[in-house]
Amino acid sequence: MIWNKEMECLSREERRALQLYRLRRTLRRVYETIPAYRRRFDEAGVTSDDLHHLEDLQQFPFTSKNDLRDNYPFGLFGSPLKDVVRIHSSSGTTGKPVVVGYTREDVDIWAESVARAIFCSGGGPDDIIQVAYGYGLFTGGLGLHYGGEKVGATVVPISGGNTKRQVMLFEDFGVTILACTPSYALCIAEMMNEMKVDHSKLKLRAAILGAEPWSNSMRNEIEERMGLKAYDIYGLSEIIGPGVGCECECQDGLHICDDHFIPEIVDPDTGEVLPEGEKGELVFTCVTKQAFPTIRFRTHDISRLTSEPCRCGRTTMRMERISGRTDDMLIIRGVNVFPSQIESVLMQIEETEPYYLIVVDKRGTLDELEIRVEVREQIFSDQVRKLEELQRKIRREIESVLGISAVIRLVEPKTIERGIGKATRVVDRRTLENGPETGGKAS
Ligand code: DLL
Repeated sequence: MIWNKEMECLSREERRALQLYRLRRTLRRVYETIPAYRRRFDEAGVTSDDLHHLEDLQQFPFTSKNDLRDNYPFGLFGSPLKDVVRIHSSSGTTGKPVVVGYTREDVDIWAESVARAIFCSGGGPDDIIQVAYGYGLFTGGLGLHYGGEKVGATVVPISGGNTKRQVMLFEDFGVTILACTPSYALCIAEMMNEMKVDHSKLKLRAAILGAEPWSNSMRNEIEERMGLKAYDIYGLSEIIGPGVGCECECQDGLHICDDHFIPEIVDPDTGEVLPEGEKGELVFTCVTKQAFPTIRFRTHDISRLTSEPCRCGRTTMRMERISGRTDDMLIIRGVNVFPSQIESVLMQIEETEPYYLIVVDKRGTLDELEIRVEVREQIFSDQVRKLEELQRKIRREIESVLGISAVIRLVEPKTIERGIGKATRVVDRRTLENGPETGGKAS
């Protein structure tokens, strides 16, 4: 089922015409109402009159997280505060938080985007959706909440935490869809196991998971442990929150609500727009929002785009699942290492649990990479020789994928901290004196 067939199945020509019309209108509006954008456009010597084709968007300047911080808190708002009905904020890792605003219409656009996502995952009015994303300034909780209500589902606004109660409500309410971060889904799965709750006795059949990077192997793990289908949902506060894109039943890329958010892929180093299909940094432009109409926002998220129509019938642009961030790349002894590469290796190893922490430190002048990973209960109580063998196996696999060696520390099950929101996977001790230690954000 498709929530908004008219918009999600437009022909390529119709879609481009609609995008162009909305884009031109937005560029004119931000120029007239937001001084910071006017200044930037003037500096670049562009106005909305220069936009004849969608591709002309490339002439317009980017917006970065720093621009948002420089204009903290309301400097990039396109509507007076009396028209703003909601504010959200994401804390980030350093400096001032990012603040975003929504008019009543913006909240509707957001609910519409999440409604599409819920339908994408096979959900609808008959579903009971347990929203275990954090409620509050983080966009996850309220984002899924409004989308759930929009499709007429029964929403259970439990928020993150109280994991025992999460499981109890699955049983008592007959919850059919879970919405939370992938790492928290694993944590709930672990609790189900502890409470001896058999997933085949539950009505849970789908999970809408996002807000943090996760791999396909992590998906398999969650699907198996919870007996459901796990769908990837993507979004960011600066654009709207969750619902910018979501997987459909084909699980073959995420459908972008591109009648609202126009995606581009750029070379992270040069900022040049890359041809369709190439991997690079995602950039989004909001073309319908009033209060926070971000233009060419650099997400730092790495993906690629395809406009090939999907088997599900939707014709929107699709993005490949996020494979990392341009700023989460670690440079260890001169070698580029993405945490997702490490996750993929660990998830292939049967004897480990899907909980790990990457610690980078300096030993003398040399960078040291340590990977702490939990080992399954049965294995941990096994002979030392077997553990050593396992350690060697992981070290070999990591070395063959990354091209550098790592210290592997096998730790007991349940010793790596579980979070209820976005997981912290990396501690880079080399940068500790310059700020917080992780890429994790509060949720
Ligand atoms: O995380 C919005 C959200 C809430 C998305 C619930 C999905 C579900 P922020 O806190 O602003 O907003 O963080 C945005 O999180 O730039 C990505 O780096 C990361 N992210 C979000 N969704 C995914 C995903 C919300 N599906 C930042 N896969 C983004 C990988 C994701 N990374």
